[in-house]
Parts: sequence; structure tokens; C-alpha cells
Amino acid sequence: MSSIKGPSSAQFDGSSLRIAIVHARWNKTVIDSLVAGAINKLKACGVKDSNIIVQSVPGSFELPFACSKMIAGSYVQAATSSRDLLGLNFGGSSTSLPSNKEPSAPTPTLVDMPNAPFDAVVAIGVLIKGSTMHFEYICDSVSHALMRIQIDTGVPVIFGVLTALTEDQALERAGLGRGAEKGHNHGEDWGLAAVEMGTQSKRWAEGKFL
Ligand code: DLZ
Repeated sequence: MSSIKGPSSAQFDGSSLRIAIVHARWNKTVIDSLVAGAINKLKACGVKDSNIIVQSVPGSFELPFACSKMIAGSYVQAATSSRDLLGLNFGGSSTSLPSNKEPSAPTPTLVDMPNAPFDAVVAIGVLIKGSTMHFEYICDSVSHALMRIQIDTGVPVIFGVLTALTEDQALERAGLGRGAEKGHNHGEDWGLAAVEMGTQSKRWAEGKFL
């Protein structure tokens, strides 16, 4: 009998979204497949290559810190870009304007800002239980921290952390199962979730509830 698990499908247009992926490097084979799955679905939803930013950290424990810094950094990048587009950046100073230049009218929404803040971040890690309590501590702290970051920043953080009891469990959840059944690549679901949450959070923030 086929499984009833998983989300029902919904189609969202990602062409105006900027999405970050931050992944751990522990358990690389599984990570690579999950990251590829997420990127494939982002692109299938129309997210532009140039709007998919991928960064890595050593292990899953570093994911929350990286998400937090990257979200904050994307606002700095966006502010810098909009100053540049408005012609307000001259030689690194945004306060001193050359005498022959009038400041442009502040119309950043009319231009295509190359470095907009991230609409969603996908945090990808693979934790595989060992013989100590290390696994439990990291699973617990990372999941709580990622939840806190999305609530505190208002930017959706997709929980792409596998918490597997065995290597086989991890492989199967990345579509790399060793048996006849390869399993399903959960990275694909995370890419779709990023586009949905990025789109919806923008709409909800504008008071649009269709
Ligand atoms: C140390 C460690 C261990 C034992 N296992 C994993 C793992 O299965 N998955 C993972 O992403 N990271 C692991 N790490 C590394 C920690 O997440 C972290 O990078 C280090 O403790 C340094 O802070």
C-alpha cells in the first residue's frame, strides 16, 4: 500500500524570490543529495540561479548561527544595493554628495534590486545517532534555535535537518537508499517549502489572505 505521508501539492511561483541555503558538511554524501534536491525544486518553481545563495558550515550545530547572520547580512546587502541604485554611494561614503549631483528621488521599488533580503532560508544538516548523547543535544538545540530564528526575524527558516538513527535512514531520506527502495529526497520538499513560505509570508505581511 502506498504511503499517506507528506504534504499535499501546491504550486507557487518563485521567480521573484531570493532564497538562501545553508548546509552542514558532516555526512557529505547525504548532504550533497539533499542540497541538489532543494536546488532542483527551487529552480523548477522559477527561482533564478542568481537568487539562490548557498553557504556551508562545518556541522549542524553551526546552522542556527549561520542562518541568523545570513538573514541579517542580506538586509545589509539590500540596503547597500538600494543606496548604490539611487546613486547615493560615492567613494564609500553615503553622506557626502558631489556638488554637481542631485540626490535621486527615493524610488527603490521601481528598480530591480539585485540583492534583496532573503525571502526564506533552508537549513540543511544530517545528524546520525552515535553511541553518546551528542546526537540528542544537537538535535534538540538546533531545532529549537532554528524555530526561534524564524519567529524572531520574520523570515521563514525551513527545517532541513535529518535526525536519523542509522546511516540507512539518512540515505533513504535523501533518495540514496542502498536497497531496491531508494527512498525519497526530502531536499525536494524543503525547496518547495521555501518557495511556498517565502511567497506566503510576503503576502501575509501585506495583509493579503486569498
Ligand atoms: C561532532 C559532530 C558529530 C559527532 N556528529 C555530527 C553529525 O552527525 N552531523 C552533523 O551535522 N554534525 C556533527 N558533528 C559536528 C557538530 O555539529 C559541530 O560542527 C561541532 O560540534 C563543532 O561545533
